[in-house]
Amino acid sequence: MCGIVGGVAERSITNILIEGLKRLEYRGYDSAGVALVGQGQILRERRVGKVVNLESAVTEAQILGSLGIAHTRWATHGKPTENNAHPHVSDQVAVVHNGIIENYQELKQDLIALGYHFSSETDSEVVAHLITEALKSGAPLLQAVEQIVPKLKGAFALGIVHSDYPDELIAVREGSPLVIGVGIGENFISSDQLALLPVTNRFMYLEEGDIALLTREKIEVFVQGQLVERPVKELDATVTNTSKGNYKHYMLKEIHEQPEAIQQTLSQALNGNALREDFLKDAVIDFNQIQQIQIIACGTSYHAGMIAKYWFEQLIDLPCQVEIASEFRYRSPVIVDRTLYICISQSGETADTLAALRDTQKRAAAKHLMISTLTICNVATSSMVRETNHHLLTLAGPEIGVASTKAFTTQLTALMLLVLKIGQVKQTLADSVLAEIAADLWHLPKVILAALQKDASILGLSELFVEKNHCLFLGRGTEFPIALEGALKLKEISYIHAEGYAAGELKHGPLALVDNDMPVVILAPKDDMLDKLKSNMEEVQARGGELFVFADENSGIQSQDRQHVVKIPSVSNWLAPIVYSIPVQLLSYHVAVLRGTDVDQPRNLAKSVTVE
Ligand code: HGA
Repeated sequence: MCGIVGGVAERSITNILIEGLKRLEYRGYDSAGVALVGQGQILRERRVGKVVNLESAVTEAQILGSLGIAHTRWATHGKPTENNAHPHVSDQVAVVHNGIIENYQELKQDLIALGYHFSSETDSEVVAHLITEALKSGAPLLQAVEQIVPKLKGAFALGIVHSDYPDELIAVREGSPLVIGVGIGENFISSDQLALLPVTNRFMYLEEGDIALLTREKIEVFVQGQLVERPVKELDATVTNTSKGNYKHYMLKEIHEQPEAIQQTLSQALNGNALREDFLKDAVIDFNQIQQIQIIACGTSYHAGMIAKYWFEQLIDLPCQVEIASEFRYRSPVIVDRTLYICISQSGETADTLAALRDTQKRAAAKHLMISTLTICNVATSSMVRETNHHLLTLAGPEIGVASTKAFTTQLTALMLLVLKIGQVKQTLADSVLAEIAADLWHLPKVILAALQKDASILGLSELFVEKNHCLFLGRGTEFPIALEGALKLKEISYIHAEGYAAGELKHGPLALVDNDMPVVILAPKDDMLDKLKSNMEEVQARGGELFVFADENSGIQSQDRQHVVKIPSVSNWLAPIVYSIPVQLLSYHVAVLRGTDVDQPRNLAKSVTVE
């Protein structure tokens, strides 16, 4: 989604802003722009397409300045054109915006009536004109911003500069992420701390409703005009490693990082085959009280939640519902007393999940209901971590590829650890079962390494997909969400239309699609459902479908005409979905590479979905 970078310094920050935008590229965008304050005026360049286009334009125009804002735009209102690219300028004011101003039409009409001319189709441009209008009363810049912010409805993060204020950068956070990078004699803003790592590792996390004034020497944060304190946190090296190493794509690097990422996630919770005493210690009272689980998530995280539902219900007898956040937040679901609400999100900033969480908390408080909230997420400093009662981190390290891989498998690992913890607290899980699953979890990185070694065979299969237009993924039980996840991965990065189905649903509709040209991917661990799954495979073959089977090495399923089998190392039933994620990730990756798509930044998609 849109990325903001800004800074105020003594040196020229042009290169810092451009480098910051490059580091935000992974989030997905369609155009980019920069505005610097220099020689008493706003110097602006904007370009459609990649940041390198903007970089060339900036180099050619030789624009330099020690105060400025920059932006990568992922269009929500108005096409990806140069005129719609940010920053938007009104007289001496320049603004970058992440989010949506929902009441922009009304505001625009009022501004047009006052004589303002609009040069873009965006919702964002109203902000620049509103500030110009507010300044007419003689108010200083900060006060003008404070006056106009209450007029804006929706979610937004803003970076604002004015050519008469060469040492002031203003930042506003209301529903979209924004952090301050604290330097020495210079300060910065960004929608993602990763953008600022070349200049600082000290960050101040703004909260909703904060308006910050940054100069070279100081940072002041205000809430409704009152000065407030926001602590400065230092990031450690594990959070700041964002290099691609020797890998061709971030996605491939992240696929191969899974054994280590899972090991890290386990280490915070397990001591030998027992749970560590300090693991989620503060949550014990809440866990004792809860009678059901409600998981809220989007996309891949939603699939992780779907798998956890099987685990919560079958392993520890705890009812569990899972829902897509964009539906949950708008359908006024009944908030049930003694429920643990679990938000799953790689970034911890996913707009729909965050909004669903906030709405749930508000409605529970209004009815005096006893609920508890917990985030499973990969970013310790995220909004969701700050706003839930408890959190469980996936220690996967930064995930840059838009298609989630290591974040997904560490989410599953974290969810299983949570199941064990709640089962232990509520005494619904036998110690022996806990110890057995803990042992299997420790063994998991090795099994994943073995699954990764199937890469060459999977590459061979992927060559058969290159010309295909459609694909089905089938699985049963906890492999059903992996079928959904496999289809999602293939769609996201190879642009092949794919659908995931519970194999039992085949004859209720999708079987009609099966013909000679339809590849069907089957996920076949050796579990109680294997025989039923084999029948589903027969049904596909009888209609001429071509099978691509990821099967347990002891499943007895062999390659034959129009049936290609890759043997997957045996794993305990509970953990099979984590291991079967690997072949579907590799398959999508190789198909995408062969089709020549932009694997790490697929078209139209964004990494951290911070607008709804
Ligand atoms: N609504 C603005 C900004 C979009 C955005 O934040 N995307 O992530 C626009 O369309 O320009």
